[in-house]
Amino acid sequence: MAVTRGFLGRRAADSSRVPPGQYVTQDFPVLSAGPTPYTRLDAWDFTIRGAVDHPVSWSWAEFQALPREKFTVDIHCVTKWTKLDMTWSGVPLDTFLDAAPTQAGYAVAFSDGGYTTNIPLADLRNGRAWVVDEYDGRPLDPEHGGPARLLVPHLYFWKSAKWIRGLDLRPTDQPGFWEMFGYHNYGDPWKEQRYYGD
Ligand SMILES: Nc1nc2c(c(=O)[nH]1)N[C@H]1C(S)=C(S)[C@@H](COP(=O)(O)O)O[C@H]1N2
Ligand SMILES: [Mo]
Repeated sequence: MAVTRGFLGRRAADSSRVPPGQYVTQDFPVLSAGPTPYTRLDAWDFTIRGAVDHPVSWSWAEFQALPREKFTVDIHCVTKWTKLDMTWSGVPLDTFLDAAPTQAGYAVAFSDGGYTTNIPLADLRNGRAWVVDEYDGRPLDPEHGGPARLLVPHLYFWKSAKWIRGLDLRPTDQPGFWEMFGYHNYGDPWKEQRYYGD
């Protein structure tokens, strides 16, 4: 059964949508470096801090009230799976960043549980990144980062921090969790930037 699904997935895939070295899967694997944290929604907020005049925070209720987008994208994981046409709902990062003027060029996303990942601020702007709380029409599973995760589909999936709580803006780049352990600093799947030195 798994073989059949994999075969159909590969056959059905438009190869121009599959970056080098990747295979298409129908599954949605769970990849976490530690246990799944469970944060109560009344204790949750999303904060932009660091190189800003004043930190800005949104409670869960305030986050829910923001204008949102439903969108469908392909996701590429550095462990070589690609999953096509994944439908999410969330708030574009532009909405948060517009409320936190900065001269900084870099962000470190931080999460409940201590995970971090670094991303140039430009990659979080212009409708290319979101804080999502729904996948496939349902609230995001805790294992997949619920209540809310970052989603940056144009970079390898480790940049899409699960259980996100905010962004630390910085004038200089600083590696996050996997970047310190040898993953590529930027992670463009189309350039196969998997590991340090790629
Ligand atoms: N907070 C947190 N975010 C994380 C991770 C993690 O361990 N902790 N793993 C990353 C990695 S390596 C990948 S491939 C994806 C996996 O997301 P998934 O479990 O929903 O497939 O989440 C990324 N975001
Ligand atoms: Mo990963």
